[in-house]
Amino acid sequence: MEKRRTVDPSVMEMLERAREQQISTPFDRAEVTKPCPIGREGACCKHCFMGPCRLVGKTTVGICGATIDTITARNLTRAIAGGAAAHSDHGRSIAQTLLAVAEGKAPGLEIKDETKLRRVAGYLGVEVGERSKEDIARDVANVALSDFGRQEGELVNLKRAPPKRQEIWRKLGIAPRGIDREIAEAMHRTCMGCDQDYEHLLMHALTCSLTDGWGGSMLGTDISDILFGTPAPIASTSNFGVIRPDEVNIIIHGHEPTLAELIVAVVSDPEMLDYARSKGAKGINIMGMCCSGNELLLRHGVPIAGNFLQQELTIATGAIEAMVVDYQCVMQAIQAAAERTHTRIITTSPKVKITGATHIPFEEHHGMDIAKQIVRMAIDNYPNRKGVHIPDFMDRMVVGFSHEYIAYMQGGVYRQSFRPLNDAVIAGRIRGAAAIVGCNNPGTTHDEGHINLVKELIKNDVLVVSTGCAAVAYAKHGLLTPEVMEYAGPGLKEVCQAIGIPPVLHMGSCIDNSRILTVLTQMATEGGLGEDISDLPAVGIAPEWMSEKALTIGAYAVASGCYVLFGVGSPVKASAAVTEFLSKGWEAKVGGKLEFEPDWRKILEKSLAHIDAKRKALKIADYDPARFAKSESYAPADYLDYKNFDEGLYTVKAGSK
Ligand code: NFS
Ligand code: SF4
Repeated sequence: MEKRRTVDPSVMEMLERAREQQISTPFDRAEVTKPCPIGREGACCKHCFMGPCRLVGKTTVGICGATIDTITARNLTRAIAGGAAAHSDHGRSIAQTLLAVAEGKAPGLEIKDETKLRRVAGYLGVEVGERSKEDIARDVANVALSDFGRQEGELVNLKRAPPKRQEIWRKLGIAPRGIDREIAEAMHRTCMGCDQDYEHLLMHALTCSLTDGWGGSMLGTDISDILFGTPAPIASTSNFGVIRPDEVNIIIHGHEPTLAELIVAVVSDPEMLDYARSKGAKGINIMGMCCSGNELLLRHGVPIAGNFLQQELTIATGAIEAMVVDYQCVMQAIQAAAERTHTRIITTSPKVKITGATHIPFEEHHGMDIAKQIVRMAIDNYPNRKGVHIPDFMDRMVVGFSHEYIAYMQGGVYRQSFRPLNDAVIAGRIRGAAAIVGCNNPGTTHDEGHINLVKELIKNDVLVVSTGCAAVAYAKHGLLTPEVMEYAGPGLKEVCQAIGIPPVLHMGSCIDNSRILTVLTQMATEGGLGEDISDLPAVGIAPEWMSEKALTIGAYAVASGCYVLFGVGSPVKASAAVTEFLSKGWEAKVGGKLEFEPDWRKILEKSLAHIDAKRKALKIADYDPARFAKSESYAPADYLDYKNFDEGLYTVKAGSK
């Protein structure tokens, strides 16, 4: 049977519409461009011009003599360096913005969360005292920036990990010195004729990944919270139904929140609204896509139009005046799609241009003017619409579960802790926790693995946290609502009701996986669940991954002690030794392991088995699904149609609420 393209009915509808308009989508392109089977499994090396060398059939070494183990390990290490570079450069840019704000050079931006500023100052060893927030912020920014160029020592945030974890890193010599240094070293080691021992390479891959999780991403998350506010629960909506037929629609796509925040501020300006009305529109509607979208969603409740595979389809609605993109996960094909409609693609990062698109590079000193220019350009484009088709699908959600908020929910301002959650795990009410994160990939049915895993895990009393495009998948399928508690196992349901959280928590963008590291650390150090992240009954899953950044996240989760499962397929399949090392080898050294498993059902089995094994090792109660079966039931709200909960198709129509 032919693989289904998606389980999202609104995406099915838009695929039809895109075909009529001859707009190409990744779903179509994936049918034409089949991935090269040699490269896909890691068996192709193009690190020098004697090659590329493809190690298939009788060819067992490259022209330089590199073995299949070296080549696959080298390819993976480079991918991890690529992802670490992307996330860390994002973190650097946010730190530079904080510096500009502290120095009064970024009009329109300010320090929104002073409490967080003071807390982060504490982590970074910056004196707080009676100093002004600008003075503290300047020092915080400078210490953060020094993490990038440091040559010796350690990243500042490593000391936030459980003490036992820090010891492991130091003993193995994988504690990163400076962010840029380790990424550059990964590029050097994988250059022709350098590091040619796969285990040695893969240990550096862990060092490099740690520069992301406990380095660039953690700094990026913390400083974004300082500048734009720490997320707390907020309601919003998702999917194509959030596009408004009679308003100027602007999609914010990419990863960096800075300019996006300014655009959100600009659109409520009465002058802008009048201008929009003068062009015949009823208002201005901002929506997000991918992780810039997640940042705006968590802090402002800005609706999210879709996840990674929906970018061209959004344009195909014919109702998007401007798609504003910064960097990462932006398909070049959005420009071709835009040329078939009236949509304008506007690139805003000085680092990123797309041929044919309008380039308006962001610059802090004139941020407000740039935001206004972009919004005006979108308004001017409103009268140019041709035909509009917006699928009538929209779901509701509650998002914004920062680690601060999760702690706060467990004891208020003065007594916050992770005690209630830890106790629930110890008693077996909650079986364990899963972080389901990452991308979409047309190589597997869009959203299918994501939503099936969530449904099965919560049924099995596993609490789920999520970020990135995975979280958007849950949003679109109605899984980020408190009503979903009805489908959680009885123990999990009881705990969620008591604490007041839903069983699936949207924690933010992909850099916000650093929030998950903080939660895991707090659970590991709270008491009763061992003393390290590797002791916890928890798993990390990326069922539909595609990006190098996902590999980096997976690797830093492993280095932090987690069992990580990736779907789709394995980029190191060509080497049995490397496959084994990522699993058993890494586990023996750091307590975490990485495995690739295309079938979501097997991912589920392995996750539950791992959680149960960790419970056993901790000598806490065996999980018994029947023990808490008497918790009171929770009636789902009538606007959500859960009839098809088991089929994975329960998106509701926008108008039917
Ligand atoms: Ni993450 Fe977020 Fe999405 Fe994947 Fe891309 S947007 S940074 S990499 S595709 S989850
Ligand atoms: Fe081939 Fe070795 Fe060059 Fe790679 S580095 S392309 S294996 S000769």
